[in-house]
Amino acid sequence: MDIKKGIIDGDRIALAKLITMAEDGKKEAMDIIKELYHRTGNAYLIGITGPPGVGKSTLTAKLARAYSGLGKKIGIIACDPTSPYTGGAILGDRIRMQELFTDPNIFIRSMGSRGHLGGLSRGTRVAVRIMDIFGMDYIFIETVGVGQSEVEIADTADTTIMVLAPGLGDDIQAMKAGIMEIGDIFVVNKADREGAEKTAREIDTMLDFNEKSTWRPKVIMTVAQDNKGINDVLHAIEEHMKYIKDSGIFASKRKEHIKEEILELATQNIMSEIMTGLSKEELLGIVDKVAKREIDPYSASIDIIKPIKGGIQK
Ligand SMILES: Nc1nc2c(ncn2[C@@H]2O[C@H](COP(=O)(O)OP(=O)(O)OP(=O)(O)O)[C@@H](O)[C@H]2O)c(=O)[nH]1
Ligand SMILES: [Mg+2]
Repeated sequence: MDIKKGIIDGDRIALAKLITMAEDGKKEAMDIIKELYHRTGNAYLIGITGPPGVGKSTLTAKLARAYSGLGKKIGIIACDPTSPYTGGAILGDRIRMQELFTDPNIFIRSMGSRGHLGGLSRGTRVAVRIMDIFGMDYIFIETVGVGQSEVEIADTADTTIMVLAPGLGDDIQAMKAGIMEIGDIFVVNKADREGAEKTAREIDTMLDFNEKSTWRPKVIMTVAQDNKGINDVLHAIEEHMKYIKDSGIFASKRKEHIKEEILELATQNIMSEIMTGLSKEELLGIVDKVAKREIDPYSASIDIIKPIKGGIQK
């Protein structure tokens, strides 16, 4: 199968294959991404985060359907091993997600958190890029907000939606400092339950104290499972997109990411150059010398990069 042609032609099987190949670090996948890199930059990234079980997947599903109804192409990346997309959840959830699998505008990918503690895996980033190449208008990234992942999602996404539910009062207090910085939009889902308005008010009050940005996050109540409030969230996304684009934040953030990526890749290249120019025995020899205090680690580190100092050939 010609994967590159498949991607250009909009073949979803090619899309799935390329993501898998890239996740496995296949050179062929990287070559295709390089060749098609010029097609990236159009997808808008929406991070969906929040505590376990608040309805992130349900909300994502409804938002995706709403955008699909507008003729948009949607990618969903669930960085969540127990996600209903993967069948990890109870049967009812799986049935509920079925409508997504049959929608030709929506493509879903579940990522395990393979070898990655919190945060976004490398696989997630590459999946975003490939979906962007494929021509997705919006890419949703769902992560369970525990610790580092929500910070990373906020850094990666263009718009971050923090989903909460009533009855999390104490949690909200505890997370306060952290979450208030993270959400561009706050959703209080499960508004069919008691206490939703109180939760929404509490969040709203907290937001009054955050004067760091000229963007005042919206607080929206939804009943995702009944499709209630979904359009309000969609409008808030569009409004935030307009805000970051008009203010120049969008462009500068994208450039910052490019800079970080180049430096990260350069670091990887240097490391792999060092490791190819250095046998295991040589490295162990240097380690021994340092262990015996014959040389210091600072000098040793200079010694091992000497062979590549003349420049990396690539
Ligand atoms: N009462 C009520 N239940 C809801 C609502 N939205 C989702 N749920 C239910 O809440 C449960 C969790 O929903 P998910 O969408 O899987 O929540 P999640 O935040 O993605 O969960 P994790 O990914 O496991 O953290 C499911 O049983 C949903 O049916 C809602 O608006 N009201
Ligand atoms: Mg989920």
